Amino acid sequence: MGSKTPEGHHQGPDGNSANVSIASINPAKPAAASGLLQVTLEDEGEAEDGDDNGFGYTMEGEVKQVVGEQKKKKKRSRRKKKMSGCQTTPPRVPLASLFHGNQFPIGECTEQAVDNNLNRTTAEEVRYLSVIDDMDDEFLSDYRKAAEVHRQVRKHVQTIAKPGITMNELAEEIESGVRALVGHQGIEPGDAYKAGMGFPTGLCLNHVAAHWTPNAGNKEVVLQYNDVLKVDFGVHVSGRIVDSAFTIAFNPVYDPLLAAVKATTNAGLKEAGVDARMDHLSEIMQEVMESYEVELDGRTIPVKAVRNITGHNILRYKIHGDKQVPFYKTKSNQRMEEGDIFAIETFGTTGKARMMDDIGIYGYGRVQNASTTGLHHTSAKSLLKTIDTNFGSIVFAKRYLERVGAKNYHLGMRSLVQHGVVESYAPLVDVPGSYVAQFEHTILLRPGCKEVVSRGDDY
Ligand SMILES: [Co+2]
Repeated sequence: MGSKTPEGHHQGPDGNSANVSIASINPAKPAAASGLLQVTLEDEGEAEDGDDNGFGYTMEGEVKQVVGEQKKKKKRSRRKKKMSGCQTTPPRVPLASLFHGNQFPIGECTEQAVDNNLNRTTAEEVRYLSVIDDMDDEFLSDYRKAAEVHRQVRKHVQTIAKPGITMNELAEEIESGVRALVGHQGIEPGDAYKAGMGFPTGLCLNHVAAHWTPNAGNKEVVLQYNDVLKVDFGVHVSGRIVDSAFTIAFNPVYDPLLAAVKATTNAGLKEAGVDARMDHLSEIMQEVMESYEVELDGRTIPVKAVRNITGHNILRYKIHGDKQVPFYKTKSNQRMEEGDIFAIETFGTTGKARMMDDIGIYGYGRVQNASTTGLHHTSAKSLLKTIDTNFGSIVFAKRYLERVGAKNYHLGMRSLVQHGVVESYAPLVDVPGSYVAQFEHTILLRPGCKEVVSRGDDY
């Protein structure tokens, strides 16, 4: 799910990149000093090809922290976590029955450079220790479970997303798969809060870049051969949200557009890491994106990087944290830090590259720390209770709200939005006739290791 930059906030009057800037969240500090940290590779290796569960992506192994004492890296025999049973088609077997002892597949891990010649300052040491505390075993197994659910569900979606299927059917397949695999149907009060959809399923066609989902009563939208479809869905387990997206096109004329965006997201993932600077990342990603062109109807069109959507950090139960990862050259003092979780996502377009709000509703999200004292309507108060019980600060679609039994909530919702207690999200679109593609992964900046937790053998 993309983070939209505030209207006109990060752009100069002429949209010149020289005027693009993001306020500092974290002041610059010396390069990571990490005298406390050494790493021991417990196992590493690449998954063999043609494996039975279909996930042949690299799993370079668990990296464990050893505090204080110098240890030598050691390699163990190739080992990967295999499913002990078979997933069905469509996927409906809870992962808890397929992987025992919460041992879910590890994402793509890259060891991060650690400078042992520097000692951490006290503040860094405190931060480092709190990161270790935050990213504990439960955190990792929740994150890896959410990622494995994402991989298994999208693998199925990739086989059924063919011309003729409707957006309602696709959303239904994604959501039924996610709920079955996390083992929470999200109907009983509070069940969706335990695990389920991380945000409304995004199914955006052509010039619609982000934030479109089917709503009850809308007219059916049928997938066509010449469409470019972005599938962006989130899975959360105990508020640990995996945010990952891919693009499907049938007509090969769009191949260079998809290739541009995939390469740009991968460049961002490669450059990401502790102390990586957002301004540097944004410049690199824009350069990769704009090195591609696409030929449509005999016209050669340069691929443009979308200016006003960014990647973002992810907090527990909160899809958009306080950091933005632009992929259009942007001035920023923000940096990535140990313990951060990021959604690295990029959008390439054949259009104007500046997204506008369209009519319609994608979803709603609770605004944290918003005052509720002005709420008088009973309908608004009871709706707010339903939202807090089932979603907390998870962004949800109208369909998810209806699923937990909310009825005639329109007046109540209007009051919540007017009072700033709930934020509503609109579809983001480029100019009609243009085509936008997206790829996205979630990464964990663990001490000593960067884990692209949602990586699969598909993208
Ligand atoms: Co996102």
